[in-house]
Amino acid sequence: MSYKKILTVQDISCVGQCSLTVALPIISACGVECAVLPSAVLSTHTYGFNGFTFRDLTDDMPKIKDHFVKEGIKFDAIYTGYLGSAKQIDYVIDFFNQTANDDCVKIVDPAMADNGSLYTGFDIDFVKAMRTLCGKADYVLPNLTEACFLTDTEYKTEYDKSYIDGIIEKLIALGAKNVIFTGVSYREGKTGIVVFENGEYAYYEHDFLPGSCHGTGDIYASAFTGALIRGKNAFESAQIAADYTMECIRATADEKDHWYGAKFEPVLGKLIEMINQ
Ligand code: PXL
Repeated sequence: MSYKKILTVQDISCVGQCSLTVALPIISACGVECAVLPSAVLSTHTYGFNGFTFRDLTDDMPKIKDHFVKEGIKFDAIYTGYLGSAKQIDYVIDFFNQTANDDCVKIVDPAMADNGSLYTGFDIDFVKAMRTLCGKADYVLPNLTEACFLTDTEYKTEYDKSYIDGIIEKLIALGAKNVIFTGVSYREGKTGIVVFENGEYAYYEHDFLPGSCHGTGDIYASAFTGALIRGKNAFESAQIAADYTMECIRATADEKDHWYGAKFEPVLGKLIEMINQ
């Protein structure tokens, strides 16, 4: 196996089981070297906590990039998650342009919204910048809310295949090469992932687990990235990430005090088994 190195760019939420505290252990467990570029440090994530601190690291990003360039450090994949501002998106594009190996895979999780609304702190200017970043990605991994914001589409909770296919077409028109569309549900009790790769659609349907947990988008995107960079194809990676995320939700369900994230740690072994199969 050739040894691959990923750069992931997202915040550190000190507490909350999301972003870097999820991406680093999951990608490492997949057997891939994971370099990190923290975009901000928050005391907690922003969903359900009040009064969190926010240390913006935007100004460090170009300096870190310049050092990487000087050292000749390049990556086989760059995976972005939660980013703090439109300015950070410009800097991420500089990393895409200057620190990518020739066949570097660019994976963008436009982590900015869920359940019909933007997360605290984001506005339409951020959404516009995220459209540009998605246009440079090999894989974008939006949920339905994010996909609607990115494509200026009305958010619906009930829809059919033509609604989803129309959104995918608009994401491709932004420039995204492939789309991994999470949380797409065509029947009650089920949900799934639409994988649109090289112009072909595939769908992985699985049970909808009630009792949703926060942070599962980051778990999903990190496991997808790890599997893809370990050589699984996009559909296999989407499937592994979905099965792993469900294991995490099952491990957390019924835990009223654990509302802020999913217990992904005890089931990392199952992810490793799936990756090695
Ligand atoms: O899980 C996405 C995420 C990442 N980072 C921060 C967040 C969120 C979602 O709320 O607030 C800081």
